[in-house]
Amino acid sequence: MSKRTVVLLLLVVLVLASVFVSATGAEKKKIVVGFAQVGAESAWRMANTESIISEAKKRGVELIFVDCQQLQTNQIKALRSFIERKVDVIGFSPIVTTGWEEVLREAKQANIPVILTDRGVDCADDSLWVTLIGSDFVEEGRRAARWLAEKMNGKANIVELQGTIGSAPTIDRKKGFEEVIANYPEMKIIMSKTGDFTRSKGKEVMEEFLKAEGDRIDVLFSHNDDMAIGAIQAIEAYGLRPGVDIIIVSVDAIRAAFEAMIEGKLNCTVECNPLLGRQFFDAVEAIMAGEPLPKRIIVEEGVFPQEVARDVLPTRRY
Ligand code: GZL
Repeated sequence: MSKRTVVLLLLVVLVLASVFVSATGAEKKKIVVGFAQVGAESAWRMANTESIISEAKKRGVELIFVDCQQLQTNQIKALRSFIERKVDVIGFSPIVTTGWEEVLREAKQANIPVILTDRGVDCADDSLWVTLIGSDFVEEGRRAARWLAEKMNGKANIVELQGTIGSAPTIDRKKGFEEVIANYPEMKIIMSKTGDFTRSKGKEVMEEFLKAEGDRIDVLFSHNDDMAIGAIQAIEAYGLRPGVDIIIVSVDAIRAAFEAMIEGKLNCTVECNPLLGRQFFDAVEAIMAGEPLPKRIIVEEGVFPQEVARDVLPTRRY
């Protein structure tokens, strides 16, 4: 068969294929999703980002991903750019709980559904978003306090490293923790300050706590592992033994927390699952198929004390 005939045959096949695809509609329109991420402040956040990006790739979804550097103004700007681009669905993890009504109303007016992941918003009108996929932060705070009350026999002077002020995990972890220690008159929070979920700020604030109350501190409750790891450095520099002289309980259950527990420097971490990609894109596909979704999708999580760290570490995915 001459080359000319082969080329002609190929052209015919290509034309027929494209006619078939367009006639049958087999060429599915790519879903386009805009996602405004809090930032890259912690190992938890990096794992959350990886989970979103890798799942989009796996499902062939066009993802417009914006790292908002922990600034609400950047997140609002990103949401407006998604509306401008007429994406199919908007997803974001609101850095703080307030200040979203206006931009969420704009998304609703543009008929673009919004999925909240990880953190919630404090909005009277809950028709402004389809669903919130994430952890029960209040329960995470309760779990940390329940473990601590048992460990300390109901007696401890506690310093608290709070996460980002105004964020759902900070508000709710504090709420759940205080709800449980209220049952123990001899468990008291003697100092509390934000470390903004970062290792560097956690170290800095722990240095302040030690300077002010060093010898009175029995326990550190940290709203995330990154700040706890920063605090461990400060406690060692101060001349005390983290995990022994000062008991440490934190939240997230990142790999580094298991490593610190194996070294005896951290005593317990409460899991906060960042691997939300699968559930997020299941929700996107449900919306695109016109299927109803519950207002709240809670992710299942556990509690990991030091004793189990060595066995569990190899199974950790983030
Ligand atoms: C919790 C998440 C928090 C993590 C921190 O779901 O929003 O933000 O606990 C992260 O590590 O910075």
